[in-house]
Amino acid sequence: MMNRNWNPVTHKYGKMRPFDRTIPPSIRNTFSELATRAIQEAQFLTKKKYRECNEKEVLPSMTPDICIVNFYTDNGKLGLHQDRDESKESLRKGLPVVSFSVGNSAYFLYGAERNAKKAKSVALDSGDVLIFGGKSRHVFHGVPAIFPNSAPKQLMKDSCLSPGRLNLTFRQF
Ligand code: MD6
Ligand code: FE
Repeated sequence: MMNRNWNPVTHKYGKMRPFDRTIPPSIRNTFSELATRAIQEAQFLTKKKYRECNEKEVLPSMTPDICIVNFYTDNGKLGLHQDRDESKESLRKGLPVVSFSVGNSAYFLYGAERNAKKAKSVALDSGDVLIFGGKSRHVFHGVPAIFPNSAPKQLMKDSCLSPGRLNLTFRQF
């Protein structure tokens, strides 16, 4: 399996990172296991709540081979967008995006249209995992604001995380 780099300028996946021509490292097992476990838990909770449903149709399983890491400073934002740069097959199957938040909390907007006024919002705190897959795979989403100084104090003491928000999204190309 080839490792891929996501280019935020062209919105395309390529073999290497253009500015230094390095090939991205493989995802550590401990990390991909966190993502697959999160999906399993979500499938389990979905089945518990909607007994009649096929939980793997609502939220398909996936094997992550992409991890995009974003760091938001306290004035960082991300406009409403869809994640649709992965393979046609991955998008057609609705293979989920699994997003981990670490550090400062953020507002997360999501909705059926690229319209912030019509979007719903949820706060994402450090340690939260957000999954969108199945019929929601093409949801518009964005991060309009970060809450400064909201990270767990112990995290800031124990890690060398700069003030801000770290976001890791796992997906299958
Ligand atoms: C977030 N991240 O930071 C949401 N999308 O909670 C994204 O929506 C995202 O981090 C495409 C590529 C990278 C990302
Ligand atoms: Fe996104």
